[in-house]
Amino acid sequence: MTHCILIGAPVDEGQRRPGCLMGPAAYRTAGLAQTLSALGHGVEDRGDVTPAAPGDQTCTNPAVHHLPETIAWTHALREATQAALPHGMPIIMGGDHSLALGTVAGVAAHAATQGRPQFVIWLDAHSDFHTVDSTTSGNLHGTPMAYANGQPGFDPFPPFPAPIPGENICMFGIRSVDPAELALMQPTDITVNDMRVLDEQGIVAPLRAFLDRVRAANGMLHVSLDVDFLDPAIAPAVGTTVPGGATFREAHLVMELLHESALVTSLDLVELNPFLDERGRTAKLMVDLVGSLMGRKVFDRPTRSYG
Ligand code: NNH
Ligand code: MN
Ligand code: MN
Ligand code: MN
Repeated sequence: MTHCILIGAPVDEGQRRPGCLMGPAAYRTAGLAQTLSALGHGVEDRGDVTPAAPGDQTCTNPAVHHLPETIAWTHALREATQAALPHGMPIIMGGDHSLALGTVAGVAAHAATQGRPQFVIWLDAHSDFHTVDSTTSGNLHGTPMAYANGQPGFDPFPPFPAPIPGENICMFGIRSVDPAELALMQPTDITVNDMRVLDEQGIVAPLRAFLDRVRAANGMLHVSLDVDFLDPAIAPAVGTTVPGGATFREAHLVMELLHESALVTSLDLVELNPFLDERGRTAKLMVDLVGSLMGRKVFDRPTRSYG
């Protein structure tokens, strides 16, 4: 059984639709802790992280907003995530996706102390591969993957502790990439399983292929789940809906396969905006997906043996 460490990250500054700051409260209300306990896991809720007062950092891109606030969150969440890892599995309850600037830095720093490679699975409609320089929306929730990959263009931020090579990054559900992100991402070794790949091959084969690589490398595996990975018809509570997302069963299947792999060491739940929800259905779906990731199943069946 796993010791789950819940960390609230009420980050709202990485985009422009107020409401993600209510995310941690919505996950608690939807019974995340109870769901985990019922599956036999230990649960510790460390409450919500409070960032230090923002500094006076600036950048040359006039579109960017809330830069000092985001840098303050990055420091605080890197610290909270890294501090949790020796004790269990951090589950970060967001908050918009800019929180991953900090959480992925925290997991990468921890993995480096263990001498183990860090891997990331990015479940999202978007690639979030802008830099502070390249973003045209100025919304820093569109940048964490480029930061984690060690791309230049993050001067005002602390240097990323142990940049994650592209071959250790795998994205699923992608269906909205800005031209500047595409140009930055194209030369990398990142595996981009866009919706076209999922339509043609299904989610099982590409996911298993990546998980086999994580296992072979004795890697640590961070999963970052953006609500907009899901189709808006089943998950309306997000500011940036994109049609054509993962279905209910595709999403659960990803989680079930991740559970079966026993490789996941940390998890972000991001972009839930409870102000846009319909009677809590998106919050409840996200909690149910965590349930599948942590072992809920209808039948016990022999798990597929890996290598
Ligand atoms: N690429 C767009 C931008 O940078 C959208 C990013 N929005 C997200 N990312 N929700 O997951 O503004
Ligand atoms: Mn503000
Ligand atoms: Mn995202
Ligand atoms: Mn997204």
